[in-house]
Amino acid sequence: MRKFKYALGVMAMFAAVQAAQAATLDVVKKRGVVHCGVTTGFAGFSAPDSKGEWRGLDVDVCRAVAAAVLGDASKFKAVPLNSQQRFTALQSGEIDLLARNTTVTQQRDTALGAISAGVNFYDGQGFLVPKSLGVKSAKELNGASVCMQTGTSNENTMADWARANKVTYKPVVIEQFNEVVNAFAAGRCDVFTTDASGLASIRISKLSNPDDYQVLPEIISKEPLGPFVRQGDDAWLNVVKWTLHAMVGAEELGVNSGNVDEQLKSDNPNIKRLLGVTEGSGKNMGLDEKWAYAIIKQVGNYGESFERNVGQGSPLKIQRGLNALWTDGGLMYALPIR
Ligand SMILES: N[C@@H](CCC(=O)N[C@@H](CS)C(=O)NCC(=O)O)C(=O)O
Repeated sequence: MRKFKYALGVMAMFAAVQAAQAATLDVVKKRGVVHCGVTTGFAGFSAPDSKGEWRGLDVDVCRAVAAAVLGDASKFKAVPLNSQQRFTALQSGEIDLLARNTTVTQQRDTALGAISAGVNFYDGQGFLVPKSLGVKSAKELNGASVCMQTGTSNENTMADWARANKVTYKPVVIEQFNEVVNAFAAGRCDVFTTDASGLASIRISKLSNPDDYQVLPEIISKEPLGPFVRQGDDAWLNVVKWTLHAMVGAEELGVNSGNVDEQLKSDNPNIKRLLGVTEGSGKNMGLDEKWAYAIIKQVGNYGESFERNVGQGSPLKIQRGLNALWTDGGLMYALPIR
C-alpha cells in the first residue's frame, strides 16, 4: 500500500512538472520575448555584430520563432551558453529553445530531456591544422595533441575515429570556447577538431592569419545540427519544427523576403496556405495565420538566411552542399504545410 501511494506521489509530481513545462507557447506569448540559447560567440551561426546585435544562421531560428509567435523577429533574448551549459539551461527552463550548432543524437533526444525540432545545418566533424605542421591527411596525425571543447560530441567522435584508424593522440579538452581557440592559436595543441562549420568560422573569425591554416579533407562523422526544445511540450515543439519547415518551404516555392507581399496574390494553393491567405495552419498551432508570412518577411527563407550568414554573402563562404534543397541534390526538404 505504502509503495502504491509512493508511486502515485511520484506520478503526480511528474505530471505537475510536465504541466509546468508544457505551456512554453503560453509563457512566451505572455512574456513577449523568446529566450533562445546560443553560443558564446561563433561567427556565422550565433555571434553579436559590431552593434551588439546577435546574428547568424542559428540566431535566425530564434528570430523566426519570435516572428511566428510574437509577430516581431526582434522579440528574442539571446542567452549565451558554452557547450557544457546548454542542456542544463534547456532543462531548467532558463531558455525556451536551444538554437546553437547542436548535433541531434539519440542520447540527447532521449536521456537528456531534450527533443530535436529538426535540422538547420547538415555538418560533419573535421580537423583544422596550421599549414606549418606539414600534414595533408588526418591519418598522419599520429602522436598529435588535439584541442576540443568540453561537453561536445566531438570528444567521443574523435576517440572512436582514432581507435578505428589506429591513430594515437593527446586530447586537450577545454571548457570555454575562447580559451580552446587561444590554446590552438598559441600552438598548445597541433589540431582543432569540431564540426566543419565551426572550423570554417574559427579559421576566418578567430585566427589572425587564416591563410596559415587549413582544414584537412577527412570528415569523420555526421553532425546534423538543429534546434532543441524540452520534452513533453508538443505544442512548442510544433512551433519550432514548423518554423524550420516554413523557411525551407518558402525557398522551395520561390517565396522570399523581397517578393512575399507580391506572393500574397499568388494562385498557387501551397503559397496561399504558407502565407495564411488560405487560413488554417496558424489556428492549428495557436498562432496568427500570418505566422509564416512574418518569418519570411522579417527573416527570409532558408536560402536567404544561409547565404547571408554563412554562404556567399558572408566571410565564411560555405557552399550549400548537403544543405541545398533536395531538388538541387541536397537534404533540405520541407514537410508540406497543408
Ligand atoms: N555539434 C557539436 C559541437 C558543438 C559545439 O558546442 N561546438 C563548439 C566548438 S565550435 C562551440 O560551438 N563552442 C561555442 C561556445 O561554447 O560558445 C555538439 O553538438 O556537441
